[in-house]
Amino acid sequence: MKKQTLLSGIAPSGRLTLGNYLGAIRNWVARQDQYKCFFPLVDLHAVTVRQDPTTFADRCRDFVALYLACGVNPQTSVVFAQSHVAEHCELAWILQCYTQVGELNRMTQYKDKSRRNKGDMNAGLFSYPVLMAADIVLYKADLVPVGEDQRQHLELTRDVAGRFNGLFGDVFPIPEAYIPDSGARVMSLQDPTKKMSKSDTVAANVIALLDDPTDVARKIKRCVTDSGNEIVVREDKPGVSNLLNILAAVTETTTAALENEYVGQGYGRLKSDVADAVIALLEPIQARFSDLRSDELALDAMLAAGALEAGKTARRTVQEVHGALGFIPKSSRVGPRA
Ligand code: AQP
Repeated sequence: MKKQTLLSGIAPSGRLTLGNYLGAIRNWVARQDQYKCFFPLVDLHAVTVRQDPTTFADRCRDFVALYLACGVNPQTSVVFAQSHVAEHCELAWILQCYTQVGELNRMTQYKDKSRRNKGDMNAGLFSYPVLMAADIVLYKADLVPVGEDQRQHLELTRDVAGRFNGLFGDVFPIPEAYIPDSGARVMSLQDPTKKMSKSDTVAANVIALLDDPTDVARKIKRCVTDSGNEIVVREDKPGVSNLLNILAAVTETTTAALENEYVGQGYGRLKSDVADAVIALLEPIQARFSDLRSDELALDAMLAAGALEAGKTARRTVQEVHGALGFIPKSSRVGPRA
């Protein structure tokens, strides 16, 4: 039976965090044998905010090496840079013509980012969800593993794909989001009412996948907890809830089981257990990262092979879309110019 297709990507801005791992990458890896997987590094999304061109390529390679260090297998999954497959932009343009401005105005991430980027309200920030929709439907993805924050963008993708199909026939499958039960929303360590974000410039808010163990232990020890001493997941206890969620996700248990285990214990023990579990998770990833990252030629060659393969699928889809829209088919015969 033909495998279904899975696609998910991360924009190379800031530093990959524990939230990106638990909300996204871990769920890619768990499904890569079951699905035909595409894992683009979505670098075109990253330029919606200013990137330093002298360090951007290095950061992109760091991200790709981390994908692999976390367990993505480039032998079976297609790993590539979005900017190497021009069809992403081509399809994004077409889909923009089937997306309403009002729909984009409702995106909460856009509202949030436009508050944070007052000095640079570029059109890319606004149309970003359409590029994301194009990334997904270009490969006819059936499943998209993402964290909770991307649910709204996935809904928009489904709406736009459904609208296109309604007008032109069943061109795109309607993708499903896969949002994990635990780890879907890892929160900031110093402000647990906000999600942990890879472009957060305050290092104490974030556990980066490449943080060394001493930093991880220190950040968790100093993270914000709540008044009282009960160790439970509750709305009025965002700090403790976040630690329990992290521990549940990292040790693959439930927060209910942890609540039982920690009855009568103090925050100190919880923090030290979370730190130990996160360090144990990150150490092997960091060791693999340093091996993979040291061979830049091999990383670039892998990306080139990925782009070649992704490009074939992407071209086929764009041709199908052109056909559906009634564009002149490009002749394979080149004749004299009239
Ligand atoms: N805190 C989180 N908890 C669980 N999942 C998360 N994801 C992101 N943050 C969390 C998931 O990771 C994938 C990549 O998402 P992203 O590129 O939007 O990452 P980000 O950390 O949210 O990035 P920022 O800080 O908003 O930076 P910019 O704007 O520069 O990219 C997604 O699947 C997401 O759900």
